[in-house]
Amino acid sequence: MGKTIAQKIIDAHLVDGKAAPGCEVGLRIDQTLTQDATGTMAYLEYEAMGIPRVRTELSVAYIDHNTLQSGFMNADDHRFIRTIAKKIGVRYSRPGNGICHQVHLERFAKPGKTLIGSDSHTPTAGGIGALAMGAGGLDVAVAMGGGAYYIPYPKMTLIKLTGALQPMVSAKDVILEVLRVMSVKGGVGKIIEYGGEGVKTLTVPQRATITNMGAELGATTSIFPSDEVTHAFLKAQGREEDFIPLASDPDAEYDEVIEIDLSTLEPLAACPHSPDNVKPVRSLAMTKVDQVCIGSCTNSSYTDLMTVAKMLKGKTVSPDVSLAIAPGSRQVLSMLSENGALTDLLNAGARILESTCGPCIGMGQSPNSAGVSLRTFNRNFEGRSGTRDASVYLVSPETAAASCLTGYFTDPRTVPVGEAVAMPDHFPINDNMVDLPATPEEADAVEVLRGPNIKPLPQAIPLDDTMSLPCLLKVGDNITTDHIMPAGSKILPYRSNIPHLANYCFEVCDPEFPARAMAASGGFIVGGANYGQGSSREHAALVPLYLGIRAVVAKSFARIHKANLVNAGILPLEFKDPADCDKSSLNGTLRLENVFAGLEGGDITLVNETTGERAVLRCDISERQAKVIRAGGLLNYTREQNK
Ligand code: MIC
Ligand code: SF4
Repeated sequence: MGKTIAQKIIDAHLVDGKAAPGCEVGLRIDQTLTQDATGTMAYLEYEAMGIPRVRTELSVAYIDHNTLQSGFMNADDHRFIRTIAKKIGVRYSRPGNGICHQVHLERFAKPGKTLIGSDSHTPTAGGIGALAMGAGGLDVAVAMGGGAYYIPYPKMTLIKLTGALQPMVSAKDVILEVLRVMSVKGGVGKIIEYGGEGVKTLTVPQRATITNMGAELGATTSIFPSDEVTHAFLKAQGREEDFIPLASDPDAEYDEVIEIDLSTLEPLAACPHSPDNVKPVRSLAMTKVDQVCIGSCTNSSYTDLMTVAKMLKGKTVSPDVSLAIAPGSRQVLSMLSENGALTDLLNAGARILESTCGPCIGMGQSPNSAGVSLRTFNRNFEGRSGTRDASVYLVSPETAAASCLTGYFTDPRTVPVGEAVAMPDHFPINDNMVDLPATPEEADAVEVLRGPNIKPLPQAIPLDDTMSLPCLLKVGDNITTDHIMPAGSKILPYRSNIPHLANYCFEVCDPEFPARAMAASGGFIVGGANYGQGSSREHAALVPLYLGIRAVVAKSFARIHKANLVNAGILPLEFKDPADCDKSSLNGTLRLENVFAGLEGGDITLVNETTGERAVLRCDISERQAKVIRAGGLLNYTREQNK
C-alpha cells in the first residue's frame, strides 16, 4: 500500500512502537526549537537531566514572546537562555530577529525532517514539508538530549485543494474554512495533509499560514508536499541544498478526505471567542472596528505585509482605529524598509512594533473596553488580548487592511484590486542575529547566568490506589490552556516561577480557584470535551501540580496538554460514558478506586462520597506513559532511564 507524506517521514524516523492506529510511536527528532516563554522551563528541565550537549542536528532558542521588559524578569530569562544555549550547543536567535516560526521557516526548516518545538504553532514548518509538532517543554528537553518524541499514531486526513484563490481571498481564508468545517476538536489525533492541484498555486508562506493555524484544529500537525514551489522558496533563501521532493504515493490511503475548491472561497472571519466560529466577512459589514493588529506567526510574511502596504499606500487609517503592525522577522522588516513599504505603512498611520509575538500573546496593545479588534492572528480566546470584554476577530491581512481604512468590517473584494505581490527571487540573507553555540571544548568555560525569578520545579506526588479528595473545579467543553494558565504581559514574566504563576491559575473561569486549591491538600479538576486545547505551555500542568491536582477527569483531552499532564505526573482520566460528565453530582469529595489497575488499562471507579453515585473512568495512555506516571513524571523517568 502506498504511503502518505507523514507516513513516509514517520517511517524514516521510527525508533519505538508500531506504526499502526491505536499505538504510540517514538520518533527520532532532527530539529528542535524553543521560545522564551516556554524555553526557560525547558532548559531548566534539560539541565536537570544532566546531559552536557544536545544531540539533535539543529536546535534553536528563539526570544520572541517575552520582549516587553518591564522589570528584570524577562531580561534575566533571556540571559539565562542565551548562556545555557551557548553551553549546551543550541543556536540563539536574539530578541528582534523575529518570531520563532517565521524565522525557522525562512532559515532552518527542511522538508522531510522532524521538528518539535515548545510552542503549539511549530507545525508552521509543515508548509515547507517538515513533520513539525508542538510539544511540552519537557518533551523538547528530552528530544534535545537525543530521546524519542512520542505521539499516538495519527489518523491521516487529506484536504484536497482544487482551483485557485480569487484576488483578495487569502491562505487565511483557506484555514478558516477548514476550521469552519472541522471545528477546534476536529483534528485531534490526526495529521492533516494538503494535496490536489490547488497546492501548486500556494507559496510556501501561504502554505505555512495554513499549517500554522492547523494547531487550532487540535491536529497533531499539518503538512504540505515539497515541490517546485518549495524548491523556489529554499533557493530564494539561499538554501537550495536543503530541498528534497516529497509527495504522497498515488495509492496512499487516507482515513478521511475533505475537498475544498479554492476558487469558491470568500474572505472569512473567526468571531469571538473561538477560531472555529467562522462567518463571511460580508455578513459582519456593519460592525465598527476599534483596533486592527497585523502580524503573528500566522500572517507576517513579506508578501502578507507587502500586500497590506500596497493597500494602505497614500491613504490614512480611520481615526477611530488603532493599527499595529508587527513584522514576523527582521528579514521581512528589513525588506519593507529597503523597498520603501515601511514608509507607506508609517505614513498611513500604522504603529510599527518590533518583530515579536506582541499583541498576539497579550504583550501590549490590549484593546479598549468592549473593543472590537481585528487581528491576523490565530487565537481569539476570551481575555487573551488582555481586555476581558474585548471582541477579537481573526481575519486575513487583506481584510485587516481594508477594514482599518474604513473603520468597519470591510470585505477586501470591495476595494480596487492592484497587482498581487510576487514572491521575491532572493531574500536578503543575514544570520548575524543567530548566535552559534560554543564548541564542546569551549563549553566548560561558559557560565550559565540565572536571575532570582527562577524558582525550583514542582515535584510530582506519588499516586495512591484509592484517592479521596475534593473536586476543586468543574469547567465546560473546549477549555484552553489560556484558561488554565493565562499569559499576558503581567503574568508571562513569571514562567520560571511556578509558585507565583499559581495565583493566576484558572483566573478567567474562577478567580477563587487558586486560594481554594491552596487551602485544600490535593484535589481533582473535572473538565468537558477537548480539555487543554491551544497552547503547548506545560505550565498548564505544572501549576495544577503545584496546587495539588492529582487527576483531571474530562470527556476528552487535547493531545499536547494530555502529554503535559502525564509528564507532570497528573492522571488524565476520561469518562467511559461521556454523559456521566454532565451529572451535577460531580462535586464535594470524590473517590477514585483502582487507580493502579487503571494504569494497566482497567476501569477506574469514581465515587461521589456524599451521594454514593458512581462513574467509570479510563486512563487512555500508553504503557510508557503509565511508567512515566508511576515514576512521578517524565523528568524522574528520564533520569531513571539514563542511569
Ligand atoms: C500561544 O500562542 O499561545 C503561545 C504563547 O505561543 C504558546 C506557548 C506559550 O504559552 O508560551 C503556544 O502556542 O504553545
Ligand atoms: Fe507568538 Fe502568537 Fe504565534 Fe504564539 S501564536 S507563537 S504568541 S505569534
